Amino acid sequence: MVSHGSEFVVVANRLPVDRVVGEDGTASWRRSPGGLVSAIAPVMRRRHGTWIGWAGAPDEELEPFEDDGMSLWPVMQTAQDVELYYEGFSNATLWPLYHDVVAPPVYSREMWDAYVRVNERFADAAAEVAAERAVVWVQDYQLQLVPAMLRRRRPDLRIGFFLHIPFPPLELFWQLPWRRQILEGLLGADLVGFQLPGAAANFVRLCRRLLDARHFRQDVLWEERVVRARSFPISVDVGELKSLIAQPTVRERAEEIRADLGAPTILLGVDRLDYTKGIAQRLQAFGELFEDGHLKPGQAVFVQIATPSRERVEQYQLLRDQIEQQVGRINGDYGELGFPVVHYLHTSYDRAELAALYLAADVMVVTPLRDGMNLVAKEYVACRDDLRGALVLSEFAGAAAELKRAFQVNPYDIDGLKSTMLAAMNADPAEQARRMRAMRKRVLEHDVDRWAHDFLSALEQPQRVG
Ligand code: GDG
Repeated sequence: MVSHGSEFVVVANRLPVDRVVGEDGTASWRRSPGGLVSAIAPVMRRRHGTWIGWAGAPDEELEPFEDDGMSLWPVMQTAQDVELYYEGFSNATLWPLYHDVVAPPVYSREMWDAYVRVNERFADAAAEVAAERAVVWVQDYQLQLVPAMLRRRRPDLRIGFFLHIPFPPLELFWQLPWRRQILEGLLGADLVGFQLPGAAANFVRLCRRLLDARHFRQDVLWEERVVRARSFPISVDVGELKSLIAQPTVRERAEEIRADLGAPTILLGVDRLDYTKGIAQRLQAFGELFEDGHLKPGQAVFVQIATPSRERVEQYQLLRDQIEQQVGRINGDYGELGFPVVHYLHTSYDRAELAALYLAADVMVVTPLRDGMNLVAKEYVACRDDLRGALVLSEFAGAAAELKRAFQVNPYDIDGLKSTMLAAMNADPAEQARRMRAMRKRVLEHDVDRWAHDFLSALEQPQRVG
């Protein structure tokens, strides 16, 4: 039975489990893949915590339940909430606004109202579940109003918030008709965590300019409390990846992939199919390398895994058409019978297959136009214990701040992208090893457990008015 007195509560849009239906038609829950879940699961068990979130199907009322040693507290969402709060305000307004407006944000009052309504529902659930003076950790851009809503209901709680995506500069955030409400929502927390120091600085500057809040460095004084803004770069589950690449089946699969592709050089992209990821730019650059004669068919192939994402949001439908047309054109121009130059896969794979792909790839191409962190880049580095392979990494990914020895690139600069991809393809083994060693040191020492630990220790540190 799930208790109403949890000492530790995580609030996230989604629960950390997915429903799977077996061949006999019976439904069960499976833990969702991903670093966040594996980082938080041990803390949850140790502290008898509860995870509050949506189970993934609209209009479904579920009772709280236990799974895999975790207490789960489902929050209902109607089909209309999913459309207006999730696909709407979260993914058609906040997502593009926070990613440099790379697509035009939709500003709809109806969507905003749904965002407020659903945030209230999450705050109600957290207020009900949390024990006296419990620690509550709210996750991500879908729930930015929850910290203040929860504090009004439960001033005794210690509340942390972490934003997984970038936090925009004042000049962009200012567009948002509900800018003040969002800032005040976040200021309900004791600690507001960001991926990068620059994002924390953007937040503090906005508090000063928009709300006239006083601050000392990155401590904002708000309603006679101190709200700390800090950066905690998220990372990957190094233990999980290590055990995957230690499996002989994964090693064999990597060999098989190389043999099947049949080209000396394999480039790889792994992304949710999202317009922030710069997939079109990298394909454009790759195609032009054939057009210019730098590459000949048969010398190199590009494998692009594009995991289906947010398929009901219009911008994502447009993007899919655009990418698929582009892949068709490149293969039509440069592929040969039985040998496409781009292998495009619009599907999702299990973690073992992803690990095998990382091991098979000579060049990992990560070119987002803006990205909070980008875990794919860190996963590739964590998997390459052979010190081989090269990482091409956008300067606009949060990961670029740590992975300084990647082949860094501005993805808007197609010529720069071409020359960087060539340089990565041509790096000799000694250079690959030098770069990979430095990057691995960083990732192995700063994995996702450390991230969760650093955030929670900062949250639980006694407050001092600066
Ligand atoms: C947001 C922020 C931030 C991908 N395809 C498959 C699959 N994946 C996994 C990857 C990786 C994760 O999904 C993607 O994480 P990213 O960080 O690359 O990107 P977002 O989804 O945009 O994540 C981002 C992150 O939150 C964490 O704070 O880094 O900036 O945008 O782990 O491996 N996993 C499986 N099958 C696939 O086909 N199993």
